[in-house]
Parts: sequence; C-alpha cells; structure tokens
Amino acid sequence: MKTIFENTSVILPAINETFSFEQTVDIILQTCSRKDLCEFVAVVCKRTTKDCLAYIEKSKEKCEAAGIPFTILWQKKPYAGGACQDAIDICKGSHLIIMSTDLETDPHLVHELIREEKNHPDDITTASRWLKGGSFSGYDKKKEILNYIFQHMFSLYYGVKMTDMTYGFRIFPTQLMQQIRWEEMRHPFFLETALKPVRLGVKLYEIPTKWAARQEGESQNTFIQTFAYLRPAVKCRFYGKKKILKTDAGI
Ligand SMILES: Nc1nc2c(ncn2[C@@H]2O[C@H](COP(=O)(O)OP(=O)(O)O)[C@@H](O)[C@H]2O)c(=O)[nH]1
Ligand SMILES: [Mg+2]
Repeated sequence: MKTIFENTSVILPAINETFSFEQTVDIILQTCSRKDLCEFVAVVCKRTTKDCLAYIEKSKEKCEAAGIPFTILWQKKPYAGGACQDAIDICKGSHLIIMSTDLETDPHLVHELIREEKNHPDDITTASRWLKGGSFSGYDKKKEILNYIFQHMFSLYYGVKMTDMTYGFRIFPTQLMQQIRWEEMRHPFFLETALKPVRLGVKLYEIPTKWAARQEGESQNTFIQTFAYLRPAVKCRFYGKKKILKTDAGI
C-alpha cells in the first residue's frame, strides 16, 4: 500500500474539558498549516459535561470561520477507545491524529507529528515521553513506575525499539486505521494502536514530548485500570494479518 500525505483529520475525545479543549484547538490552528488540516472530529457522549459541550461549540465556530470542517460525533461504542473507533470510521483525511483534549497531549507537537509523518506516510509517527528530550511533570509516581516497567516489557516482547507504546498521541494513515479490527473499548485501545500496526510490519517513528498533567477535570483511567493494558499486550503478540484486519480489508 502506497499512501500519500494529503492532510490530516484530528480526533478530539472530550468529557470534562473546557479551556483545555479550546486551547488544544486554538494552538493547532495557530501552529499548523491550513492545507495540512482536513477536519476536526470532536467525540462526545452522555457523560460529556454541558460546559464541555459549550466550549466544543465555540471551537466549532472558530474552525468553520477558518474554513476547517468540524464534526461533533456522538459516540455509539463506549469509553475512550470506543470514542476513537467511531471517529476513525468517519475520518476523511489521508491521515488521522489521535490525541486528548485535556492538554496531556501537547497540541504544539501536532505540526511536528505532521512534518515527520510526511517523511514516511505509510508508517506512523508517535510521541514519546521516555525518549531523550521527553519528560513527565505531575504524573502519579505509582503510575510512572508501572509505566516504565510496562514500556520495557512490551517493547522487549514485541521486539521493537519503541520507548512509549502506551501513549496514544500519534498520526496514522487513515486507511490502515480503518482496516484494522479494533477490540479494546477502554484506554488499552491506545496501546492496541501500536501493537496491531507493529504486528502488521508498520513502523512507528518516535518524537519526544514533555507530558504535563491536566489542570482541570479528572482522568477516566484509574491506577487499577492500567493493569488492563496487559491483556491486549499478551493477546496480540502472535496475531497474524488475518486476525488483525477486517475481513473486507484489501491490504
Ligand atoms: N468521548 C469520550 N472521551 C473520553 C472518554 N474517556 C476519556 N475521554 C477523553 O479522552 C482523553 C484521555 O482520557 P483521560 O481520562 O484523560 O485518560 P488518561 O490521560 O490516560 O488518564 C481525555 O480528553 C478525555 O476527556 C469517553 O468515554 N468518551
Ligand atoms: Mg488525560
């Protein structure tokens, strides 16, 4: 499959973000070239707060004034993984970016992800908090230690040199994402977006990022839930193409 970079969709799942959502979109508009942006897809559900929805509407107006389509998608599948999966199905860009809207995925990095992806549009570019130049600030200490252990276990087990397989801040070829059969509805979905492409032989190029904890709202992912990352990690290791791709996928 030969992919050409034309432009990217940006997926924005939201539950309780207000100014963080607005800043995410503003910074992307300020730092990215207009022609590189295909559209924004904000994904919401019953749990998305009224305030959050109001900020989303405000960003939608700004984007449309700038000539960039902005869709508000009410998710059908549950949780953060389900939200992204529903969005992937409707993305129109040649590529798509998965990020969060709580500023824990630095929107200043979006134009760098795009720049790097243009060098290898068939593959994936991903942000890493563990790569030289990356860092954590305000991350729960227990989670950080567990994260460190998981990163080493997962990269060793999959035989890749990646430093951050669990962070879902990435740019992907859209066609690839639409052809994969996704299984994880909750946060382990973000790990799954590395595991299945790795098994398909797709490369993931990392660029460093400085992670900083959200200033508003709360995470939907508890410490105990982080152990759920083990299940897809163990399960997908020996998956072949047939098991990973949808039956009608043409690659
Ligand atoms: N639409 C939608 N967004 C979600 C859901 N769960 C989490 N999010 C959003 O996904 C992003 C990442 O989730 P977060 O709870 O911050 O997880 P963490 O950063 O891994 O602790 C945030 O912007 C959340 O608002 C969900 O069920 N539906
Ligand atoms: Mg978060």
